[in-house]
Amino acid sequence: MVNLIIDGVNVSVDEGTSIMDAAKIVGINIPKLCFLKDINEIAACRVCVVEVEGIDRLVTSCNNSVEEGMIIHTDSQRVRLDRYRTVQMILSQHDCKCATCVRSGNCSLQALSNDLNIRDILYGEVLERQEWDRTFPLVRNSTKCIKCMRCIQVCDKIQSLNVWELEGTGARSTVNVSGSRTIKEADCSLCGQCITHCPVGALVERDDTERLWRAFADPNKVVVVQVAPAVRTAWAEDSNLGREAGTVNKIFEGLKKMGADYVFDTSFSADLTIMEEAYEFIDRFSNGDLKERPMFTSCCPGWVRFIKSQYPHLVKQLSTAKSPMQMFGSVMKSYFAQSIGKNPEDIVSVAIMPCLAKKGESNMELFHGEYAGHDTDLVITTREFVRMLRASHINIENLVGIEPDKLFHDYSGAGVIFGATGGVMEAALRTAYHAIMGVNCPADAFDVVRASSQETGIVEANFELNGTNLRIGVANGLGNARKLIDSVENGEKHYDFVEIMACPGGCVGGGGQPIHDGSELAFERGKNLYFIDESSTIRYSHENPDIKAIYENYFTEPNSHKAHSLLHTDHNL
Ligand code: HC0
Ligand code: SF4
Repeated sequence: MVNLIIDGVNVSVDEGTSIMDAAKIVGINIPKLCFLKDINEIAACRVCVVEVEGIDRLVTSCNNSVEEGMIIHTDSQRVRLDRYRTVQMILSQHDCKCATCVRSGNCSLQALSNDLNIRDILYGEVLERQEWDRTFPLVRNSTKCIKCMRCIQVCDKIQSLNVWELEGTGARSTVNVSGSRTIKEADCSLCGQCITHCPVGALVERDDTERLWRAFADPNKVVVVQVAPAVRTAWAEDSNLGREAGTVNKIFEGLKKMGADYVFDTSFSADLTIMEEAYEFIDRFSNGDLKERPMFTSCCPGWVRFIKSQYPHLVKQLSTAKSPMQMFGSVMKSYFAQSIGKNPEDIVSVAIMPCLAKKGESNMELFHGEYAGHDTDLVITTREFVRMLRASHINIENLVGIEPDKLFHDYSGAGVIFGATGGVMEAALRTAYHAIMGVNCPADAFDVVRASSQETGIVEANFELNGTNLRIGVANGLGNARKLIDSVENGEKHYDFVEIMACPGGCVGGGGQPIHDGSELAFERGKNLYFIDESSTIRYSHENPDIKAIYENYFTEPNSHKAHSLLHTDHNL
């Protein structure tokens, strides 16, 4: 143990503890801007300085360890003045138009500047303007970048993609897309983790809310909105409702108040994906060439972008099933349009998603057959949805919740857990078991594929199914995906079926979810989805009455010709 004194308080901590962590133990929160535990501990911002008796210069507390006998002051006049000037300097290089910034009220720089009572900026404003293609789903506002390096580190250490780098030196140093590429040329997976880890408004999603307002206002359009599983776990986090009272039914009600004609739950089409994917897997597993294993899930577009750029030779091993979002769009413009007597062109298919990559996925021309266009016309992130609610002055505390519309009303707990890492695998195994054994497994028979914390990046399991050993792999976060694939490529590991979600924790930790600087909420949100599953009366995708009906009335059976033309895709397109 190391003994020291912080602001007059004696404290004993383990050797190697940072000064910042030691201060936290005695209830002192040293201010910081760039720090991210285990990811960015480089003291780029110098806001976390403290005074250590006997040392002339101020010491950054995030990356310096305690030493025996240290006497530390975290709030001396010298420290306060230094921090004050540092933040003023940062502000002079930051576009401080807070009134028009999406991070206003949720910006660490704004909060810090207020806490330090900074009333003016003594240094002349120097803003760095970089060109950016604003049609891309990820938008970088260079004039707001404070060069904290978090985006660089998250992309590098967690997602293993190195999209960002620091260019230039000294005062001229700035963050930009690495290798002098444009963002379109970079191998960006669009996971959006750089956005959720940005302390300010330098990285944001492309705002598509105006397009949705226009669709709502157009009397000639039928606006059909689906809501992804993970959105319900987070949309109300910043309100008085909180996570538990913020049900999906209240989201439906809010959408109808804003102008949606029909509202549905993506969990329905997650059930549809399971039907197609589980049967495809059984087919590949029983007939497939061993070299073609594992089969990979394909519902996460961040992961699909990743495999296409990093491991193109493995693209053929992706399931051909479209993602639930795209399947829903597809049935909205075919079966649903027919049933309400409309042409597919009259339908605007909208998805509320926790995800940025879904904006990219919706742009893809994947629609087959007689119904031209995109499966999904418009993707709105959870954050954009919350902004729309605020713009429409809906008091969400008055919402009571409404049911989704008929035809695709029902969904199973298996569909809901898609939003958490391991959920797609667990749902698929429940249905594959039934298809092979003719009876249901206990609903929680495959719960070992769930990850309980950030530390669980890869889960492996073996199951005996009808005398055959089934080898399963599940990874969340693209760095973990890379590790898993490399272990398969070098012959260390063998799997039959692998689920990969690009974001840590799965979609609950998606790049379009509300931002809480410094806290990782994905696994808390995931628990919420498992709770909904446990409380559901239907827990198997194949038991969803509306799924049974759509096969009876339209697709006949999983992987039928019609199902193939509407619900599957060619990832090489
Ligand atoms: Fe997901 Fe999905 S689970 S990718 O994270 O499969 O975004 O929530 O909507 O499509 O269902 C996101 C979440 C979805 C899809 C579903 C899958
Ligand atoms: Fe999007 Fe979910 Fe994939 Fe993240 S894990 S990129 S939120 S689909």
